[in-house]
Amino acid sequence: YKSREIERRSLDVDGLKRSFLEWLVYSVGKDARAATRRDWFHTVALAVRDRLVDRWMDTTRTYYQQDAKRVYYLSLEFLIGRLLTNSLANLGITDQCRQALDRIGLNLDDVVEAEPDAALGNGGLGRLAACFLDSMASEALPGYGYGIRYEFGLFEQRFEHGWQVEYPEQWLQFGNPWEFPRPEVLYPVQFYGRVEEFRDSVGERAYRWVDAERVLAMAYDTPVVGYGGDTINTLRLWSARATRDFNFGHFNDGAYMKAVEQKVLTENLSRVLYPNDATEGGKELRLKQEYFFTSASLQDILRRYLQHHSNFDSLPDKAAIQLNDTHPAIGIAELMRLLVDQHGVTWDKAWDITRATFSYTNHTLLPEALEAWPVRMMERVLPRHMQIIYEINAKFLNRSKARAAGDNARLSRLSLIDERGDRRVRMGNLAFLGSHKVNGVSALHTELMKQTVFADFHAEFPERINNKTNGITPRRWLHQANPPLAALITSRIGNGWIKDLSQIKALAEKADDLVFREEFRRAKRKNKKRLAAYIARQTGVDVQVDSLFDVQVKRMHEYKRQLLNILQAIALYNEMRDNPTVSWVPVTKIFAGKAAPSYHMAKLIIKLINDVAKVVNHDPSVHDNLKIVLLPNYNVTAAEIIMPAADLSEQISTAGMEASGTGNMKLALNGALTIGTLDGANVEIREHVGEDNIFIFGLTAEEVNDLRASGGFNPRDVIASNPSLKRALDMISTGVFSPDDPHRYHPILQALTDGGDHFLVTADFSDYCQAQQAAMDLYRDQEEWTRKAILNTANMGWFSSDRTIMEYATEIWDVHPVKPEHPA
Ligand code: 26M
Repeated sequence: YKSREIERRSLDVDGLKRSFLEWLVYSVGKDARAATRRDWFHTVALAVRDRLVDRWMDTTRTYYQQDAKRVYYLSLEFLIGRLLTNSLANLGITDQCRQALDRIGLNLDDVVEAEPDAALGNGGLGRLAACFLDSMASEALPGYGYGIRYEFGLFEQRFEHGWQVEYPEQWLQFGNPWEFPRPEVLYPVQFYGRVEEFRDSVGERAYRWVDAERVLAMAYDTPVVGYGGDTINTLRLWSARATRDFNFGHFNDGAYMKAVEQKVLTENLSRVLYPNDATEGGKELRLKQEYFFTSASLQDILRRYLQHHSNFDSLPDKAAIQLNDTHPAIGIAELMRLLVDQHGVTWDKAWDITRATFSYTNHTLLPEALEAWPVRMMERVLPRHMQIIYEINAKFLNRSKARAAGDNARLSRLSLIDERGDRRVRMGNLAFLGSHKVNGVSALHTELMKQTVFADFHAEFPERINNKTNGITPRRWLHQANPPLAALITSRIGNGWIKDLSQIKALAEKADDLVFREEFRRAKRKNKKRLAAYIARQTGVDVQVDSLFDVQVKRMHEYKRQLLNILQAIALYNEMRDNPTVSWVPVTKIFAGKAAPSYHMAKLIIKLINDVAKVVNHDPSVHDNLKIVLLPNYNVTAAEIIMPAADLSEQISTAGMEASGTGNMKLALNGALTIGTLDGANVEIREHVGEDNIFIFGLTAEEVNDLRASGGFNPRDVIASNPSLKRALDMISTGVFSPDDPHRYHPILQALTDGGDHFLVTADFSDYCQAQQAAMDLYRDQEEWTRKAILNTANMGWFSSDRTIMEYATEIWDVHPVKPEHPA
């Protein structure tokens, strides 16, 4: 027994090896000869998990004993990816684990490949939440993530005849070794029913929610290992369970099958992640998901608080709740309900507590993405919350009326209810009103928030809006994803950068060092070879490792303008064919990204890229100087291969539309040069890397705004005056890329012409092509290109999510690092 205990903690090679063999036999239940790669993954993960548990409990106990102020990050999405490499690296036992596996005749890299990619998110918003978890743990902040344990993550994308087809993503199929089910941590969550008014003990009007349906939320905990392994925080994800009493009623009626059916329906609540990125669906199940996880999280937060306190006065001193977009914004009404209805706090006091506890991050200005739930639906699903929202609104509008002085248009814009058409609850307005701080995710985005969606609220509460420019974790996005470059950096400046990315600045002086440049190029080339092999495996296309790797990886969306990129590719293809004797810079255009299943235009753009790729890649007249690939099923694991291998980073959204971007940061940190518009965090990337080391083109956000306002833009004129654009569009419209269906791309051509080209693809085309030409010209001078690439890496330190999270901690949450205490 004693030796078993030591075995579960040992961090040396022998101890790890013994642990692996023991886990394989006694927990996975396999013989070493019969074990599959997946068995070994589970074995290693379980043995590594053992090494977390003591420190995890130490961390949790220390927070409890010190009654530390905690921050709760409520997010409908956590795009985590794989955890094995991450856990090993943060624990600092990667080498020991590799050697232990060597001795069993196994390769760590193969074992790592058997882990499914946890894709509990759509894109930027979900990945940001995952980077924040890593940073909170690494900065020793008492931070908890709360979300949903979806049984199916974001769909798996395949291409069939060039079209996107979606398949269910079954990440839990073979079990999840990282999670700890907590069947005893169970909270009831209610839906439907009605509200009854009654008189409380002192004769005041009070309300209770009755005849509601009940669902249980069951917790699953995943440890979040900080860098160095000292702090281990918790990600708590909720899973829906049917209540038992509910089923027994039916059982006694003999309606057994009905009861089981009901149970399945109830548990559908946490079945699947909605695959929308920036379009509001208005679906009832989505609203129920939002309330389900928010209510369970708040009940859990209050339970924890009440372990040390007997009233709610100091809740804001002990808990900060961050709303990741408006998805958990119903939490404002829910906390009011819990305080007023369940705990007898007066309305005004409850409101002060609520506002002091919540803060809200906005991630998009796109009007179609701003959540607005139909009042009729909200009244049915959450009747008491609807009342509370009306009450909050009435009190607020009453107060504002005095200042609005008869400006009814202004009052109706401030209202929590959109009264135009079917009445809707504006979740952004609720989140703003119920929070003490509201932040944007880049400097430009935050300014635009003040000028557009929240202009009226900003006038009313000028101190509330603040900026927190996004960041990325250097652990996953440089240390783990890019071993050759990480090793090179460490060889010159030590490994302090992993924990404090600002130290990477010291590389800047190496940009003029010929030997360092040579080594930097060698690291990049290694990564490009790895990506080339991945491309060949995934698509069958062979690409030249020494070509310019031009990368656009992100969700497929018209505002992100993959269309602009593919049009430039067609123009380049034409130039190459027209001038076969010119010595062209070989270019490989790499795309990856998923389209929302119902977003037809985005899916058509995917088909276009695949169609163009097929023609270009098989045309001998371009002599392999241009290859185009669209990699299927972009996810965190694919990103870890792609980011380190890029030469050029495409960040070409219509200015004013990309809130921040975070792929832009991953690529620049890994030594790619950016070609981009002055949008989102690109503006700040330019400030940090220097304008000589980035290719900026296109209209600014202000120019876009003016152009749209004046209505003075005719895409047909622009097309007519640009022969290479006209030719590219003509090729698409005459079926050069779709001989089987020449009219296939009519909707795209329509949008670019009669449709008014809302995303200004034609308007920016010529400037974009010039910037592309500048990039290709520079790439001929490998020394100069490498110098700029090094300066990008060296100047990206500020974009660490550690910096971002410490700004949240000090300026919004008022939470402080707490060092875990380890008992002797
Ligand atoms: C809405 C309705 C139904 C289902 C899903 C949604 C939905 C899901 C995700 C709506 C929006 C979603 O995310 C928006 C988002 O990802 N925004 C991105 O946030 C990043 C992190 O701040 C920024 O870097 C990106 O610029 C921004 O687009």
